[in-house]
Amino acid sequence: MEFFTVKAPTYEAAVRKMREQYGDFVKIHSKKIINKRRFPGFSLHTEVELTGYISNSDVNSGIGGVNQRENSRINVEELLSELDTVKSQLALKEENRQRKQSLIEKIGKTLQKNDFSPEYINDLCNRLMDDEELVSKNDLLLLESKTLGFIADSIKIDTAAQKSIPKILVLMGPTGVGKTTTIAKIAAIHGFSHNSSHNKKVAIVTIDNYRIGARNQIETFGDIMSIPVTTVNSPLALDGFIKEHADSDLILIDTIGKSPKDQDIYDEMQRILSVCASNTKFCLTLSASMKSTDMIKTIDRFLSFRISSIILTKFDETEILGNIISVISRKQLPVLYITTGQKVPQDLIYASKGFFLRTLKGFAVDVDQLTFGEFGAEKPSIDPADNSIFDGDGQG
Ligand SMILES: Nc1nc2c(ncn2[C@@H]2O[C@H](COP(=O)(O)OP(=O)(O)O)[C@@H](O)[C@H]2O)c(=O)[nH]1
Ligand SMILES: [Mg+2]
Repeated sequence: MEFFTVKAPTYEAAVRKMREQYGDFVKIHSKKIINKRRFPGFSLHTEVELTGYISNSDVNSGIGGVNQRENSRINVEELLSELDTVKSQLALKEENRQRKQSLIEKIGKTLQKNDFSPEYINDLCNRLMDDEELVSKNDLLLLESKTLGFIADSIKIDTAAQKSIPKILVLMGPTGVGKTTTIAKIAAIHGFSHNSSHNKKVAIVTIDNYRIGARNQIETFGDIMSIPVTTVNSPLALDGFIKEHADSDLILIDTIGKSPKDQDIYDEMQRILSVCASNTKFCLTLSASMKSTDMIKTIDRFLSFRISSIILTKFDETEILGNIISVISRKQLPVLYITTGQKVPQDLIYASKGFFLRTLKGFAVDVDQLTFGEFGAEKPSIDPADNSIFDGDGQG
C-alpha cells in the first residue's frame, strides 16, 4: 500500500487535489489542520493536509464503477471539513478577542496608576470591550484615543458660566479648601484688570455665621483691590447687601463653615442664603488633595444648597487626578474653575477637558492631537505675565 500527502486551503480542495493526482480509488487515511502565521503580527493562515493511500483490493473490485460506500464517506468527510473550517474561524475570533482583552487590561492598569476608581475603570473597560471598531483592530494607540475620548465625555465643564459669569456667585465648601483665596482671584480678574475695559463692578460679602472674625483675610484682599467687603450674619443683612449693590456686575459671596459635621451650621447658612434669587450660582469648592470618599461625602452634604458647579483647588499639590475625575463624573457636576497655587490672581484658570486629560500619565497618544470634546477652552483667565497682587493669605 502506498501513502501520500496533499495540502490545500480547505478539505474539499485537498480531496479534489488528491483525486486529480491519484485517481478515484484514493482513500483518506488521516487529516491534519495546520495553522501558520506567514509574518509575525499577521493573522493565522489555515491549511488542510490529507494523507491518503490506494489499496490494491479497492482498485480490483472497483473497476468499471463508482464505489457507493466511498462516495457517502466523502460526503461525511466534506461535512466534517466544513465543521473544521468553522472551528478554525471561531478559534481565530477568540484569539482576537483575547488579544483585545489583554490590551484593555493594560489600559485598566494605566487607569489604576492614575488613581481612577474601580467602578470608573470597570465601566470604561466594558465600553472598550463592546466597541466594534476595536474588534478588528488591535491597535494600542486607537484604544488609548478611545479611552481618552470616553474620559473626556465623562468630564463636564461649566462653559455657560465661563462665557457669562452669573451676577451672584456663592462659594461653599469645607474650611481650608481655598474659598476665600479663590474669591479674591475671581474678584481680581473681573474687577481689578489692568485692562480697564474689562473692569466690572465687584462686591464681596462674607457669610460668617460664627462671628469668629475670620474676615480679616478677605478684607485685606478687598482693601488692596479697592473692592467693598462686608460681613453679614442674617438673611436680612444679606438681602440688604444685595439690594445695596444692585448696580454691581458681580457679587461674590464667601462662606465660613467651621465643622462640616455640624448640621446647625448648614441650616443657618441655608436660612441666610435663601434670600439669593435665581441669578445666583452656588459653587462647591473642593481641594484636589482631598480623598475621594471625603469629596463624595462633601458633595452629598452640600447638594441641598442647589450646587450647580464645582471649583477645584490646589491642583499644584497633586499630580494624579483620576480620583477627582471619577468623582465629578459619578456626580455629573460641571467644573467651573481650577486653581493651581496661592498666587492671586494668576493661579486661577477656567476648567477644561484638555486640562484634565493632559495630567493623565502613561498614555502614548498626544492629547493635543485628539479632536473630540471642548478642547482649547482652557485659556488662563488673566495674562500669567501680570504681576501677582499677593501670594496667598492676603499678606500682600
Ligand atoms: N497650594 C495651594 N494653596 C492654596 C490654593 N488656594 C488656596 N490655597 C491656600 O489654602 C489655604 C486656605 O485657603 P483659604 O482661602 O483661607 O480657604 P477657605 O477656608 O476655604 O477660605 C491658604 O493658605 C491658601 O493660601 C491653591 O490653589 N494651591
Ligand atoms: Mg475662608
